[in-house]
Amino acid sequence: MRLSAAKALLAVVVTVAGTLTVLTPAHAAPGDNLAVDDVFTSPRTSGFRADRFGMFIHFGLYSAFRGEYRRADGTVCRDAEWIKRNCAIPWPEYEAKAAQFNPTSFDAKAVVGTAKAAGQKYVVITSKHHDGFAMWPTAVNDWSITSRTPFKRDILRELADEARAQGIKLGFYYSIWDWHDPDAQSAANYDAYVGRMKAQLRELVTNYGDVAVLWFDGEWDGQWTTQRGEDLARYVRGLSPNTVVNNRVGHRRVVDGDYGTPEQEIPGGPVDGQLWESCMTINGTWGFAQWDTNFKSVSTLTRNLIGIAASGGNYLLNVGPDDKGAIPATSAERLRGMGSWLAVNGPAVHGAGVPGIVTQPSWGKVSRNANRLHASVYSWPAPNTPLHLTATSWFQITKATVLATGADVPVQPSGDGYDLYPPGNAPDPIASVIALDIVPRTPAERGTGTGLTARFWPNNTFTGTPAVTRRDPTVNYNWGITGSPAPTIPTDNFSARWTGWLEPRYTEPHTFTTISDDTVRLWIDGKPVITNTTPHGPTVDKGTVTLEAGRRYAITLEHTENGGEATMKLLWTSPNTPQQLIPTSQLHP
Ligand code: H79
Repeated sequence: MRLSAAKALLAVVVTVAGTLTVLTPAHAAPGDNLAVDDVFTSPRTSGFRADRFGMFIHFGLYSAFRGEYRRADGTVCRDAEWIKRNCAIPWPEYEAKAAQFNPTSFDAKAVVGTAKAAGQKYVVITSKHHDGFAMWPTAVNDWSITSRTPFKRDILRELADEARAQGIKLGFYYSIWDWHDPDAQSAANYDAYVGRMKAQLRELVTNYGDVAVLWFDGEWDGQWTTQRGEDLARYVRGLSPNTVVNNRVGHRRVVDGDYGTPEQEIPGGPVDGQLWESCMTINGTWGFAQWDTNFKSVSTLTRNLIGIAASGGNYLLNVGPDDKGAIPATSAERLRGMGSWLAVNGPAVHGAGVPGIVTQPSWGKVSRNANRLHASVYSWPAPNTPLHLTATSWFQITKATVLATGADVPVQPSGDGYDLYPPGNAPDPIASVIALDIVPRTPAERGTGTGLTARFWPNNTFTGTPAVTRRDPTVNYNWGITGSPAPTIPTDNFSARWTGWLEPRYTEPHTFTTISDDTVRLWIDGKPVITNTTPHGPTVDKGTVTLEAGRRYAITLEHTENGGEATMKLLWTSPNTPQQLIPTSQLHP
């Protein structure tokens, strides 16, 4: 959607000393696709999907203020990582603070050790927050920890080395919004700033070993156009193909980046069409604030994590090291508490996801990892009072034990599912986990499909002979503004139709999900399942059909693109099928 003059910028070239230099090597052309894989199943994201729990670290020059700024008139203004802006600290004063920033207690070994003991599998640290201050010796400018402070050490190097040594993944937060770079304040000069941003990102992804995650923020800057977001996404993908990138590289839409970023909130259930990670503070602030003692309890934090994992998300839990670089003692204590719970009950979280075959009960949360369910019980019942599990698909339970004690849990079929009779008292007041070995429905053999027949027209009305006819193994396209289905298809005003046969592996309801821009129609077995023909920006649509394993169903998917961005993806899920692109094996031309 949205026609954009930005297409005219497709080839941005400048003359440097008489030679033509392409400013942004990642610029797309007709035929280019931003969607390189299926984030729900690809090896690139498999670590991210299994990890479930990471440590966010907000540490920067703002930490030196300890959350307070004393004005000339003696009044005090409180804030945290936004203190420069929210307390209107003049730049000379904010910059002068750097001369006193000497966080000698920063101990990467201890930080990574704390994360590991907490059961966290990755750390994401602020390399540069909105104040623009780089926590590494960037060559791009002198607004950095090594140029301006007596401390001089490269925080990112220390953390990267230690993370590698202790076997934990590393990610960098990077703010697009920048209050300090003069060109970032100006529409006319913004591209010069983007050039420096790209140079800094190149440093980050090339100088510190593998970067598992790039966590963009501050994309609400008015200069951050859709075209710039697409461009940056292609740029970092080109430099670091295996890095998982959050959706704030664009505009936090379902088509932006690799995953969604709910902030200070937890979605009520599985999220359609994207991976996701809830980021949250452990108290009330991201950066260190000495006055913020509003710490969440270990129970709240742990149940947050359990619920997030059971909804298929990740939990990125923040700590804010103090002005000396130390993680506040209460934060460390809360993390140790979570780690103690995970040391016993980790399988309910790590590698686990949406249960699918049961609905979430009122007494806790259930997650699934292959043929194991983990029921995290918040309200342990009185003796001989059952916990009921409602099944959405047939399965048997062959064994049920309490993880903490090894005690057997009697199970009886009951109504629409099973009753569990946990013995004795709750072994853990936070959550007691019952591990259930299950035998689910046997799927039909994996199909031998090769994909669908795809036809593309250079008009948005399916008129005339298709310009391109080919086999598409999956329907997984994000052409953005500057890409299109094929070099011979224009980036605007085209239409596409995929036809063939769909071969489900389970007899159960299947929910089809499309992500489309501008219009979409899906038929299964000749019946309309999804119809959204009002031209729209990136949109998720769903429709559910009960299918029989092993049968082949006619499938037709139609898509039109009028202008601006273009996207078309086709996913499915069922009680026994985690959300994913419809795989090639189950599609026949
Ligand atoms: O880094 C942490 C926060 O500093 C940052 N994101 C987390 C991870 C963050 N803080 N606030 N926000 C994100 C949301 C900010 C929204 C607003 Fe605005 C910015 C409200 C007012 C200024 C955007 C720009 C809406 C109006 C102007």
